[in-house]
Amino acid sequence: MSDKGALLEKLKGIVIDGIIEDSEGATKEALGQGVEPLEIVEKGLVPGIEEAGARFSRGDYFLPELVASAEAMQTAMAVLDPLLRAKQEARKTLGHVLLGTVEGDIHSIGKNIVGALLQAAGFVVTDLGANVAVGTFVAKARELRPNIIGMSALLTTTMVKQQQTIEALAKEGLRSGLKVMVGGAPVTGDWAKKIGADDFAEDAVAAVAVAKRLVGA
Ligand code: B1M
Repeated sequence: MSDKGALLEKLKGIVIDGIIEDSEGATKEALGQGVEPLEIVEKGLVPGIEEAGARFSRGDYFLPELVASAEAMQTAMAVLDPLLRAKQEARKTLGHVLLGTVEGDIHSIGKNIVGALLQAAGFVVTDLGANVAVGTFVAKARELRPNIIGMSALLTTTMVKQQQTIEALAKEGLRSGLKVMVGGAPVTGDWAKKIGADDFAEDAVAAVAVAKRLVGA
């Protein structure tokens, strides 16, 4: 295996095993060896957290182990996030995205990656965080008048909050001229269509392409 491959495998293992104390050092080591930040995310950290999730589904991992894996991933992301954001591709602002994970859902890792890449692509991103109430999305949409609202949902039980937010935006007369993009592991194109979202993206790279299309950039 190449040095790069070995470093990515090491990072994957650190996330799977939840070795929080090794995560920052291994991430910096990979960067020092010239591995691109997005490659570290996509080929090291994401496969690691997906394997931890699969073990959790099978009952091989309990919640504390999943939490340790998530923390190892977040420790690495704290190093990578500014680098992902710093890669400004566009000189002028492409638009304003209001982003958040829906109510009842505390998953934030994927949403944060989406936000970082949108910012790098030239969008101004207001990140409302996780567990964002329907009313908060609506109030912030009224206050900030973004071009796009982006909602992430990782739980099958919280996907419905995307629908409720879209309905609430329409009820408050805020839907016209505002694009809605949805995403998160259980979210599909069919779901997006069903709830009246303008589009959906499968991953963070696709989210940038979708957001650009939505604002006609
Ligand atoms: Co949770 N969790 N979790 N979890 N967790 C899942 C989602 C689960 C599938 C695990 C499993 O059972 N295999 C399962 C959901 C099952 C279901 O709904 N059917 C689950 C569960 C059950 C739970 C709890 C209920 C566990 C419990 O308490 N018993 C609990 C929920 C608490 C709550 O939210 N109320 C819980 C808690 C946690 C942790 C806190 C331990 C941690 C989250 C830490 C954090 O985010 N701050 C966690 C994690 C890490 C996961 C898994 C393992 C990984 C999620 C992740 O970060 N993936 C996950 C299993 C899995 O997905 N394989 C799981 C990496 C990330 C880069 O990918 O988030 O998919 P993802 O984002 C991608 C795309 O989806 C897309 O782009 C991103 C980047 O490419 N995308 C968008 C995301 N948002 C987008 C928005 C867009 C466009 C694209 O436009 C706006």
